[in-house]
Amino acid sequence: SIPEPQREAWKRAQAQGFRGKDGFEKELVRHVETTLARSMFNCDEKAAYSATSLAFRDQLILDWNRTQQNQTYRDSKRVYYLSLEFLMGRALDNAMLNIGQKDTAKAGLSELGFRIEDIIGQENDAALGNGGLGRLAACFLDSLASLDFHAWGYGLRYRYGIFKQEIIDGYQVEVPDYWLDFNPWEFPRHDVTVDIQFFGNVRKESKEQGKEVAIWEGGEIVQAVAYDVPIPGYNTSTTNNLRLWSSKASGGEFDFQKFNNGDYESSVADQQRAETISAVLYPNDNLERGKELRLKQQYFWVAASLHDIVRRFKKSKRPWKQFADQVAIQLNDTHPTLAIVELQRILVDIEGLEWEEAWDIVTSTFGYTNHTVLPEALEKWPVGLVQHLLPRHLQIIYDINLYFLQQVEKQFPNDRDILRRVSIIEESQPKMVRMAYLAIVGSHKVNGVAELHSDLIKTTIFKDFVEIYGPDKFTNVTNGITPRRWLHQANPRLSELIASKIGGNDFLKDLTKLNKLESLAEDKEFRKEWSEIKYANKVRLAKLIKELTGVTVNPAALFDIQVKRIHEYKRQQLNIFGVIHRYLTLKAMSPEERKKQLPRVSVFGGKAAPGYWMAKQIIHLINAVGSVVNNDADIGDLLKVIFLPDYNVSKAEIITPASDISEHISTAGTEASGTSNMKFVLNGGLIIGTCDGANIEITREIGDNNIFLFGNLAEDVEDLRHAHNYGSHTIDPDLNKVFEEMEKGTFGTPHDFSAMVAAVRHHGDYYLVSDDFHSYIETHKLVDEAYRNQDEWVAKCIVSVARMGFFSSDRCINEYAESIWNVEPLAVKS
Ligand code: GL9
Repeated sequence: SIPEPQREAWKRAQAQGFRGKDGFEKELVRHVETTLARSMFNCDEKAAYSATSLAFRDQLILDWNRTQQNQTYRDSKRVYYLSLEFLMGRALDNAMLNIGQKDTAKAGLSELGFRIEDIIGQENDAALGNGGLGRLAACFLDSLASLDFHAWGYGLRYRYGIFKQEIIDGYQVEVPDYWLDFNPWEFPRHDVTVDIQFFGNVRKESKEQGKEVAIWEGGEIVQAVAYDVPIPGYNTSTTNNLRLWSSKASGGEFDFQKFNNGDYESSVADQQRAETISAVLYPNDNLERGKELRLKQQYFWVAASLHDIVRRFKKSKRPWKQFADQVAIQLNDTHPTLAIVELQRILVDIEGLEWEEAWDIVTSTFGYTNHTVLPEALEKWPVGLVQHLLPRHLQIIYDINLYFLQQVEKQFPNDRDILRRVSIIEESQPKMVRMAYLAIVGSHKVNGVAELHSDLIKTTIFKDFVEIYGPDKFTNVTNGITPRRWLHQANPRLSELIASKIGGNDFLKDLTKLNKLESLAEDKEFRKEWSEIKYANKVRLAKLIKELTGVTVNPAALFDIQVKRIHEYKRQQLNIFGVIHRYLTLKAMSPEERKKQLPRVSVFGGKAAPGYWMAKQIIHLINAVGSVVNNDADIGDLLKVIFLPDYNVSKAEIITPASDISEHISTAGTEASGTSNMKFVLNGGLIIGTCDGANIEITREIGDNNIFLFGNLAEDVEDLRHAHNYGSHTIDPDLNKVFEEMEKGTFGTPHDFSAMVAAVRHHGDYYLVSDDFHSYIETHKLVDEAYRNQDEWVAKCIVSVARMGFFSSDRCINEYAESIWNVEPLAVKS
C-alpha cells in the first residue's frame, strides 16, 4: 500500500465515473477511439456495444473496489455461495438499470446514432447453467448485492456454456456455445492462482506424542486461475464478486523437463488436458451421469474456492474456533459436497487441528440446499473412482462415515437396517459414495426449495435423517426471482405503469408493496393500460417468433406458453397431446362452429439434454405437429404451434411478459419448486398447473380463483403408479384418439413417435399422462371460457401481480440470512 505522504496525490488523481449524457458520450467515444482503436468511420453495433459496456464497466469497478475494500475493512461474516451453475444472461442491460443510468445511455447512444435495444442485443448470454438451479443462483447474487450482504459466488469459468440449440428438420441439433470471444464483464486475476492436486497416494507420518499425520503426495497438479465478475446491486453501491475458476497447466518443472527432452508435443498435450477441466458445462438437467471429468471439475472448483476462503480467514489472524462466525458456505445442490471433506482435510492434515474440533467447525460452516427428489438426479460416485482421483478424501469420507454410524448405532442400538440405509457408503456393486448423505451429515441445515418439496424430502429420501437429527435440521426456503431482471428489465412498460400508480419504484426493493395495486383491479382505465402493455409484449414476441421460425402468429390470439428444459416429468408430452386433441376437435367442427372458437398460439421452448432420447422425440413431435397444424387452411389462426429454438435467459425476457397463460404441469411431487411459474405471474399472465412445487404456494398467495389447477395430487401418485403396473391401466379415451391419429401418420411416420405412445400405453405411464389427461383438457376449456371475459381476466391478472410479493428472491435471501447463515446486511459507507 502507498505511504501516507503520497496518498494525497493519489486522492487527487482518483478515477471518477461519468456524469450525465455528455459524460457518457465522452467515455463511449474515448473507448471506441483508444481502447478499441476504431473511429466514427468503422464503429459498428458490436463496437458500440463493447464501448458502452466498457463505459459502464468502469462505473461498476469503482463501486466494486469500494465494496471489496469496505468488506475487508469491516471483516464481518461473509456468505459464500458455491454453485456449479450461474445462468447470468446478459450483463449490460442489468448494469445500466442497477446503476440507474439506462436513460442516460439511451439518450447518449441515440445522439451518436444507435438504438439502445440493438446495442443490448449484441451481447452473448453468459449461459453457465442448465435451467432453474443455475438461474436461481443468478437471482440470489442479484438479491445478495441489492440487499447489501457481504457475499461471494464461486463457480467455474466454462469456456463453453450450455450448447446452442438449432432445429433442423424438426430435430434438435447441438452447437457449441463459445461465448468468450469478447467478454468485458470478467477480470482475469493472473495473480490469484491455486495449485490443485489430483491422484497420488497417502503416507502416514508419526509426529510428536505419537500423533500421526496423513501426507498426500505425488499425482499431478493443475492450476486454478481466478476470473472475477462484478455483481452490482440495484440502487446501492454494493457491488459483490462472483469468482469463476479457470484451469491451466501448472507449468511446473515436469513440463519443462519434457520440453527440454524434446517431447514438445506431449508437454502441450498435458497443457490441453489441464485446460479441459473447466472447458465445458455438463448439459444435464435433473440427471447425474458419473463421469470422471465431472468429478474432477467438482474437486477443482471446490478446492480452489476453499483455499481462497481459508486464505481470507487466516488474514484476520483469528483463532480457528471463530471460523464459522466469519464464514457461511451454502452448497447449491450436492455438486460442491466435496467442500465438506476438503475443509476437514485442510483443518486436520494441514492446520493440525484435532478431528473433533475440526468437524465442529466444518458442520457449523456448511448449509446444503436440495433441489430435487428425482432418484436419477441424486449424485453418487463409485468409491474406486474417488479413491483413484482423491485418495486422501476417500479416507476422510470413510472416517466421517464411521463416526456418524457409531453415533447412529448408539441412538438406535437394536436397528441394524438403519445403518445400511443411512451409510454414506452404499454397499452396492460397485460401492458408491452417496453425496446427499455426506452433505446432510456435514451441514448444520438442510433445506428444500418449496413447501411441498421440503415436506417430501423429510418424508421420503431423507426420512431416516430426520429420525437421527430431529426435524429442526431440516427447513424450507421457498425459491424466488429477482424483480429487477424479471419485471423491471424484462417488462419496462409494466414496471413503469406500476410505479406511476403506486407512488414510485420502491416495490423493486420491497416486492410486497405491489399489494397497493389490488384496489386498481376494478379501475377500467387502469385495466385498459394494462391490456395495452400485454398486447405490445405479445407483438414483441410475435416478431421474435417470425424471425426465428418464419411463422406468423396473431397477437390477438390467446398465447399459451411452456418454456423450460424438456423432460418427461415436466410433461411437454401432455401439452402437445392436448394440442393434438384441440386440433382434432377443431377439424371435426363445421366452419360456422369454428368461427366461434378462440384463436390460440401454443408456444414451446427448451433444450433437451443431448443424451436424453425421449426428450428429443418430444421436440420432434412438437415440430411435426406444428408443420401440419400451421399449414392447415381449415385452421388458419385458430391454432398455431410454435417451437422457439434456443431458449435462454435473454429470450425468456421477451417471452415471459407475453403470456396469457403458461404451463407448469409436472407430475405432482416431481418439480421441486419451479421458478418460471413465478416469473409469468409477476408479468401479468395466468397459469395452468398441477399441485406441485411452488404452484401450491402461488395458489395460496394469489387465491385459487386466479389459477387453473388440475390433475392428481402428489399423495396419490405412488398408488396410481402401482395400479398401472399391477392392476389394469385403461387409457383415457380422448388420449387414445390422439394416439390413433399419430399412428395414422398424420404427423409423419407413425414409427417416429411409437416410443412416446408406448411409454403411456405399455410401460406403466410413470408420469401419469393418461391419468391427468381428462382433467387437463377440461381445465383448458375453462381457460378459454375465462379468456372470453377480458374484463374479468385482466382483473385476475392485476390481483395476482398485486399478491406476488412473497416470491421475490430478496425474501429468500433474507430467510437464508436469518435462519441458515446468521448474517446481517452492511451497506458500503460512501
Ligand atoms: C431444480 C428443480 O428441478 C426446479 O424445480 C427448481 O426450481 C430449481 C431451483 O431450486 O432446481 N433442480 C434441478 O436439478 N434443476 C432444477 O431446475 N435442474 C437444473 O437446472 C440443473
